[in-house]
Amino acid sequence: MIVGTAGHIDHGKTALVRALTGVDTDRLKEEKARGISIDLGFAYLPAPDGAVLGFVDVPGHEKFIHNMLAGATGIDFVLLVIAADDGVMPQTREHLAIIDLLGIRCGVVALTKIDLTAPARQAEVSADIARLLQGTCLADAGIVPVSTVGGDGIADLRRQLFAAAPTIRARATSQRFRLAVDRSFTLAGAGTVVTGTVLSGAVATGDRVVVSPSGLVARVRAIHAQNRPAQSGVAGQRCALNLAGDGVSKDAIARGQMVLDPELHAPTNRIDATLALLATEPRAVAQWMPARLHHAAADIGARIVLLGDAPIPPGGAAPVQLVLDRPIAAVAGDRFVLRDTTAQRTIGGGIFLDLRAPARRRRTPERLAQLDAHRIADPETALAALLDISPHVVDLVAFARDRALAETRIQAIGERLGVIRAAAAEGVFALSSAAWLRFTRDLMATLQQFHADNPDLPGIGLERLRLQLALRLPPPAFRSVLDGLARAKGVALDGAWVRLPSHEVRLTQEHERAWSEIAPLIGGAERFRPPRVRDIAALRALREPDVRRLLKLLGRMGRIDEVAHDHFFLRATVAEMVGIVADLGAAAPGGGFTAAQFRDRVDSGRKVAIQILEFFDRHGVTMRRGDRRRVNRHRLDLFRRPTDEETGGAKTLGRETSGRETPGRESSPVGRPDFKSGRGRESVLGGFDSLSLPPR
Ligand SMILES: Nc1nc2c(ncn2[C@@H]2O[C@H](COP(=O)(O)OP(=O)(O)OP(=O)(O)O)[C@@H](O)[C@H]2O)c(=O)[nH]1
Ligand SMILES: [Mg+2]
Repeated sequence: MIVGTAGHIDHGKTALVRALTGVDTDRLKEEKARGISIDLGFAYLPAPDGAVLGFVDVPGHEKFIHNMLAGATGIDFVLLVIAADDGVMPQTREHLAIIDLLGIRCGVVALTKIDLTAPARQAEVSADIARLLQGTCLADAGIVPVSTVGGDGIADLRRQLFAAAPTIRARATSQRFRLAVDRSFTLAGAGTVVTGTVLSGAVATGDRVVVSPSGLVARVRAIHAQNRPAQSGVAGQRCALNLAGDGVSKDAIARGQMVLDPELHAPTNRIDATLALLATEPRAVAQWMPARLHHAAADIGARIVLLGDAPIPPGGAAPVQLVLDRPIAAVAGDRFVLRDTTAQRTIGGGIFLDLRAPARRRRTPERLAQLDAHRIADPETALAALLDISPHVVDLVAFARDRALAETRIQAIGERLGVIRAAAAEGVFALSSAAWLRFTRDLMATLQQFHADNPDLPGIGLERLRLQLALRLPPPAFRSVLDGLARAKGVALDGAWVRLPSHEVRLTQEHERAWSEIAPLIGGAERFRPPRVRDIAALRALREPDVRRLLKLLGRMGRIDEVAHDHFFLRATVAEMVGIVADLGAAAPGGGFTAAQFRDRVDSGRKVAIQILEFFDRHGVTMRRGDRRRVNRHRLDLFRRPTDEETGGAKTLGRETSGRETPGRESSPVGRPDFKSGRGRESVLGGFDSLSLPPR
């Protein structure tokens, strides 16, 4: 358990921690000289049951509220210190408001300096305190009168702390590791050491971690947990980590940064959140109001974007978007506090909902419904809610990361919800099985309709199809789903074209007639130097755009190839020329062949011969070095006539070209959770490959 003090300046917080633990946490020269706390102080107290209680002592001075905030994150139990002589003072109220905003529910009030006051005064202050706590998260907290001079009440208070420690709900060790850094220093003989509270998960010696948002990679060389040497540290403990690695130094890491499981490193500067405004605020929060955002041990300038219709009145709460001056490492569900830009007062605070907030269309009904789903703390319920609403698709990698969920946890959730997953380089996209059924039905119906309307087109463009469907998947998810469907033979993909496997392109009668007139022109004796589109149009008295459209169509069907702009060759001629190139290559195994040699064989002009060779270069059939070319044997069958030439075939140029336009689409990205890369693309896709497609 981590105990944190809170309360007005000089009310006896540090004296109380010393009375309880024997440790004077005011160590700075300036603290000694001025008799006040400035920065955070730390102390530890072994409990009779073997546990160790950690103490974070905070300064009460109004100028050092930012330090108080850095210390208050990660405490389980608050020791609200109120001096019996002074009574409730401004920072008593402000610290209490902060504790309330941070959602710290456990605590006790220490009524200090009772040696200086009469019982009547203590009763009076106790009554004030009871009123103060009403409606706050400390409403049920008891009041313990103490004196650090006489020692009254100290043993009782200590006993209460020991009793509370086992009742503190263990923080999620099933989550991934996060530590909020509050100190960074160099230790002689050890090197760089950072300290902080472990917010979630666990860390062990030898672990690789990332300092976020900077991205610095480090290895954990040694650990102190609750002030003792340890092999590991877990959520709810204060830890000191001895870090090693390139660029790791005390100056490279500072208070406000996080040490993370590398999978969690994804800083963000635009966060949708709920904001509750303190009732003591003089004015409503207006659009684009600047503020200081305090999150864990970090503080950053921020702007508030209202997502509701009206300004947020004092005492009110509403969803907002926080636009930060620089990115931070956070997790959805984290608490934050806002203070005014001059750092004089606390404005309010709330909970982060969505770390990947959109800059546009951020207050549509659809978006606000998503925020309602993000508001649900339980990840399984939240995921189910998100899948249930538009756009019905959730990136599981981002979802798990932004909630710091361990791999096994998100796996189990996905399985329990029966989600359909599609893996892409950009993420693992999940749909509910109901949405999947609707999606595939819509997809099949759309393809059928498209083919009926456009019998002469090989298929519908990928992007056009995506935009036409009611359930609009993000492009990478859509591509991944189609790949899976193609493997299951539900659809066929020809490069950027999608079609039903049964669809065959048919030329209209008009096209057939035109083609029967054109074909002899580009075949036959002149096949190595066929006329271009304009010449064909002139020779056959056709409109140039009509000829071009027809030839492009035949190109997509794999019957001809556009070797250069408006210059089409029969696929058979291209295959013949590949044969010639292969011959030339075989005859000159060492140095390759020249364009002139090729021109002599095909008997075309020099310019055309070079265009043909450049076409082969583009498709990898030949490789050019200087004025010579060599042949790539693996590419020689690229232009073989499809066995069924009317179908457009699988080996069209389109497919090859498109394959190269999207390099790395299948490559496994770095930094992905293992549930994708580890289990492999196939097994993830297996989820929907095995589903039957809806009846047509
Ligand atoms: N008589 C008496 N004096 C006390 C008691 N507790 C603290 N003091 C004195 O009050 C003064 C302030 O105590 P601190 O513990 O430094 O107060 P603090 O709340 O830590 O102050 P900041 O950290 O600066 O906010 C010191 O001179 C203490 O000796 C007490 O129970 N009785
Ligand atoms: Mg102090």
